[in-house]
Amino acid sequence: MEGKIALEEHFAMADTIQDSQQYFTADSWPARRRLLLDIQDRRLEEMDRCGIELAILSLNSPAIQAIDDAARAVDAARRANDFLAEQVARRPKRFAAFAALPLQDADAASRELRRAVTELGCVGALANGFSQTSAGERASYYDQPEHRPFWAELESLDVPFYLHPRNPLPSQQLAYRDQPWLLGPAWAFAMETGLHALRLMGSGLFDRHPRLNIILGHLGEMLPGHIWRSSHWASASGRNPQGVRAEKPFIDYFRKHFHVSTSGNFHTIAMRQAMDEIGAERVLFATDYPFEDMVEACDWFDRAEIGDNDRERIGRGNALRLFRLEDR
Ligand code: GRE
Ligand code: ZN
Repeated sequence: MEGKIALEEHFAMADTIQDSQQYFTADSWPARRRLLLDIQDRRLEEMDRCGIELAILSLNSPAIQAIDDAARAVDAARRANDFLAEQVARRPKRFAAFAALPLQDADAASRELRRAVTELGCVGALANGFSQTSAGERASYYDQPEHRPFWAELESLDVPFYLHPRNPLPSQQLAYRDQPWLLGPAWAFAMETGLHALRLMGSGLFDRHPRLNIILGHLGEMLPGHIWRSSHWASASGRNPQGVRAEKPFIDYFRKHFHVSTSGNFHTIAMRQAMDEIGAERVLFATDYPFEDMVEACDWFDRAEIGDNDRERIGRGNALRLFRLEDR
């Protein structure tokens, strides 16, 4: 399919590149490193080859979210967003940007979001899971009260928020310790990010802000297969002995406030499940390049057994609408 729009497409800067090395063997790292640092050369050639017209770029993970000093996080996010805006300006028809946000400091994150959207032209924001604070000891999840002003700002700017994975803190990795391959994309990313999404639902966030749009990658971080059960046990039905601070069944929030992308999950059964659960108009194409191979992602998507009408929506139309790209 020509004219695809891809929305989980990563790059790194000199001060964030090290975060990604742990996911690759010593042999394969130098090549991935080059791909992460490149925007205008090899990446664009591959996009041409694969029929990707526009890539919405975002920083690698965890990057800003792992900086435990708020002032440094604010400065690093600002530099990343300025850099990205320059890169997009060189080829505005081929690239767009998700803002990185220093959510260690909710007020600073709100200000940076506004600057990134209104002055730099970012089409949304992407955070790599919780933000670390107080020398890395504390994970600040975005359902927590300090983030309320941030969500109000996001809603008023009317741009989507991409909740991207990161690993749990070392203090939470006990169950992974003797089999560390479970960390990262093999399991922990989805567990951590699915948990964070459920935290947002359970906090009443979507009752307070009925116009928020959240995007999850990897075909929904396992939630399409689990949302019924979470909804069954945790919705505000009085069934859960711990109580839930949300007015509606979680499945309603999932269908109204979430979109999912195909990043790094090139499995047609999982895509169809997401389409069935939240609707084809809420599924969006993404590759997860350069953690994944762009050609593999596109070969799979272009041939996946879905109707061509759905392919057109998932590959392009839904993103045009969600990000209002035609006004750009
Ligand atoms: C990602 O950010 O999407 C990612 C990593 C590391 C490994 C795989 C992956 O950061 O998809
Ligand atoms: Zn990713």
